[in-house]
Amino acid sequence: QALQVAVVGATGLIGRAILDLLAERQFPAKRVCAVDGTEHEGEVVAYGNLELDVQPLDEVSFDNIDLAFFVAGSEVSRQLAPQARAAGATVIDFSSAFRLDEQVPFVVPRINGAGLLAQEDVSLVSVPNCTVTPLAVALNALAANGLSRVTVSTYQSVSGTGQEALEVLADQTTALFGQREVETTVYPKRIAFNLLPRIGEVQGDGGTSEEQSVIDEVRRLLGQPALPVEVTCVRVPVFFGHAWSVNVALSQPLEVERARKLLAANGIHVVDDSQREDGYATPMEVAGSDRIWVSRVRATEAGLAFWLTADNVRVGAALNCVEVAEALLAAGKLR
Ligand code: 11C
Repeated sequence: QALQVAVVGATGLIGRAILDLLAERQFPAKRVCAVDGTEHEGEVVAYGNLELDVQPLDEVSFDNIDLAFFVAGSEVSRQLAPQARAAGATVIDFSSAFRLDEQVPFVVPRINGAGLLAQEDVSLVSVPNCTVTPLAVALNALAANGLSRVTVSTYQSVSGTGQEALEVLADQTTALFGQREVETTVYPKRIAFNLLPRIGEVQGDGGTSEEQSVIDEVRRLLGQPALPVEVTCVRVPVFFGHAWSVNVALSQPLEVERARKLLAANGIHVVDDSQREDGYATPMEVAGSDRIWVSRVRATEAGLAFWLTADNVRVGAALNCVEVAEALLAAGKLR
């Protein structure tokens, strides 16, 4: 089955990573259509050895598209995903538009892929925020021991904001070394050699939209709507790779060695050698890798603490989108 595929938001970091993964994993596409806003007209994006011309959003027709990845933000998804779906495309949406819509499957194949395939209508599938997917995979690995509370601090790289934030971090860093004046754009304060403890919009309770997204999406993915989840999200001056410091309270005790085995059995790469000074994983090493990495697993009074890191663009976002498509394809569910 050779499919016609569209990537909406193709010039962004996640769009480009989806195109890379489709080519690397030889997804059976007979045509791939790169779509983005009119401001990207005239640009090209790589798809394997090919260069694709970017087609403007306002001219795109989904009539011949079998599968559309939406990675252009929630506004574009709200506007165009229903149109794509009505035209017969299966939509995989990486935006906040449908993540809390109970009518729309919300999927990380490694956690609830079987549930997706049991659904009748899979024409629109929503996938989590990149701050959620690796965290939820790790929590799910431990869930049989009864998660009763999750407390997390995140260390989120600037690629989570997008291409322009990569440039801001690079420019500010070189300006500081060159003793030039530092411009603060994209973020309200300097990100180079700094930490910004607010990601997203602040809400009524003082938490941010990013923190709420972690709470809501972890609960939905794990099927624990009342799970206490406490989160502080922090932007750090790292280009690629998010990290999480995670504390879980468990209702049944779990030995550290057994926890490491459960994490590894769920596809997580455990690098945890306390005898070595460098026996842990860092964002720098996991950038470009398609795995989730865990280190520093240790027992606490209530359960376990561990360090988690993953490439936010690939594992956190693009790979999950492509794995949903592969699961639908393998089950004969792509229309
Ligand atoms: C970040 N996780 O690192 C965010 C970006 O709702 O998908 C993704 C926001 C989202 O800034």
